[in-house]
Amino acid sequence: TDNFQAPDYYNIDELLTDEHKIVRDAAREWVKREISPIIEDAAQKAEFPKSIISGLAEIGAFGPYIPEEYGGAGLDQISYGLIMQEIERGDSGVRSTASVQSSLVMFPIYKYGTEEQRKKYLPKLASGEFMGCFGLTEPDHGSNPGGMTTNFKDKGDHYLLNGAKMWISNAPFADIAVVWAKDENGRIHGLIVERGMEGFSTPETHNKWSLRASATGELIFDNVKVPKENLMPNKSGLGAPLGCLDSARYGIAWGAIGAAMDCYDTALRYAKERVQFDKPIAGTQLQQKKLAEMITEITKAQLMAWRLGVLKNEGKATSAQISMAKRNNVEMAIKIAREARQILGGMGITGEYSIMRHMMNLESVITYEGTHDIHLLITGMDITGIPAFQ
Ligand code: TGC
Ligand code: FAD
Repeated sequence: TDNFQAPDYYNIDELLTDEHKIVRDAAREWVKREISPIIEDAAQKAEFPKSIISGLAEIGAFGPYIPEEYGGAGLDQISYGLIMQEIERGDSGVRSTASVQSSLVMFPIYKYGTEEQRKKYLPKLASGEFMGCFGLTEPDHGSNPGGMTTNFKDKGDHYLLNGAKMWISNAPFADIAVVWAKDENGRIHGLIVERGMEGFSTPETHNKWSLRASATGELIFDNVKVPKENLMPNKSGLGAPLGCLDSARYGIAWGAIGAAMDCYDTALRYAKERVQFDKPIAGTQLQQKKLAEMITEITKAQLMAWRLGVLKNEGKATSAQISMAKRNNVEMAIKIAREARQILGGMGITGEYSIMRHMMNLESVITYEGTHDIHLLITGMDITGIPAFQ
């Protein structure tokens, strides 16, 4: 991946501002320098490479669109997307860490938190001094988070939190967790739970074949006393966590393009060099069909992400539009990864190339932040007006 060139078949660069390009190129250089050389080893060992945290902060990956007064990078939504694209070119698990920190931890604190909470947490999250995680999914409530059973009771001077969350990115090392739980009336609220609070533990989930360079775990709350000032007061109900998901899903729509670009770029170069039957396999119609379809799909995904970014900058992107882009672009990437793997033949299954790692990672990406099916049902509901979830 050293000579990586980003495919830009439709001159999409012309749609970007100088700032977008500067931000993207800085992220790209950092990924080449700091992620590509170490990521295969981290994934093989199933370890999150903590040494990259300060670099992620430096390229603006923690809170790209959070205002600078709170430590964020103060960038627009397209810059945010481009940063996610470049990071995911390196690895979806690293992008996960950035997505969670930015859109699922900093975003709710910024949007739903008090001024004290913003000042206390956001600058440290932006610099990577604090790492955060987001607890919505439960063992019995994945696609249907509204059914959650994690709950808290008002005990006068504090809340008492009980329950469990599952599949939580960053949980094993997070300093704080944004946790969604029901009050005594069954209304969902967001609470900031800090590591070290008695009764709070974060066991790691092992044996994943996907997102191996990202740490995943549970959040267990056994009579955890949460100070009242840790409740985020400015929004409640399921729409509060779903609002965070809108922002993360948007970033994933861009991120998946990065993974696809890396697979395409690797496969194209391999196909031009690999000779069988006395000619490069790139000169065969079957492999050209694969490669031509890949660049077509990447180009469509780029245009979709860019347009969605413009809408998001204008505050006009709907949740359903975001679902469509997340679903389309992740499926596009996973299909490209599978095809690219075949172009490399046996070499495609080794860690010498990034493709199989991307392919396995994307199995998580197509499941988390709303499964492929759920996003289709969101589109279905949007166009018909009839929810088909139940
Ligand atoms: P429904 O009745 O449709 O909605 C409940 C309330 O929420 C509002 N709402 C939204 N608000 C903001 N943004 C959105 N995207 C919203 N979608 C809905 C809605 O207006 C309503 O508000 P109100 O005021 O009327 O109460 O809710 P439902 O229970 O029928 O569920 C709808 C459904 C299935 C679409 C939703 O539950 C869903 O999206 N499920 C998928 C769950 C999911 O995505 N989980 C992700 C967990 S986090 C994660 O995976 C992180 S991985 C991170 C990484 O490593 O990168
Ligand atoms: P289920 O909801 O049980 O779904 C199983 C299958 O049934 C899926 O194919 C689904 O599409 C289908 N299905 C469900 N409902 C319907 C329906 N109504 N109609 C038709 N089909 C349906 N969550 C967090 O809160 N925070 C995190 O940081 C986080 N990180 C994650 C990291 C990883 C690596 C993974 C794998 C998951 C992570 N998740 C996280 C959880 C993720 O969001 C859930 O896995 C996802 O929402 C799906 O829930 P589930 O796994 O319980 O599957």
